Amino acid sequence: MSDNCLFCKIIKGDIPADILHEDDEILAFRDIAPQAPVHFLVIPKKHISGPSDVAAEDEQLIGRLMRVGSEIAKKEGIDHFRVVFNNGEQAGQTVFHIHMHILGGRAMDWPPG
Ligand code: DGP
Repeated sequence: MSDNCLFCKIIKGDIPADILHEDDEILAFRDIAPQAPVHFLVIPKKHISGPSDVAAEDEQLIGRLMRVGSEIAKKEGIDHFRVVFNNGEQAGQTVFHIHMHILGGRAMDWPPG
């Protein structure tokens, strides 16, 4: 846990969120500023700042994000969805606790902006 991290505060329950899934390792909740009809974030409870900071010991955990996120997407009724990890400010990362965006429920353009 990191004291100044917004998502660590959500994990601790200090900041409310619309939680879709919680287990020992992972939390998923709806994005506060949805960019699609379905837009949620899947995060590890372990504080990892971003994709560049994933260590070898985290490989299984990061793989689980994908499995859990896909299961939630199915429950949310989206079988076509986009998965996004932003890494660094210029890539659009604003919260420095690694998070997987899952967006769906509308057609997506490519390339992304
Ligand atoms: P990124 O730009 O990739 O770092 O995405 C951060 C996302 O986090 C952004 O889509 C908005 C979302 N977000 C920021 N603050 C909060 C919050 O307090 N609650 C929730 N649920 N989402 C938040």
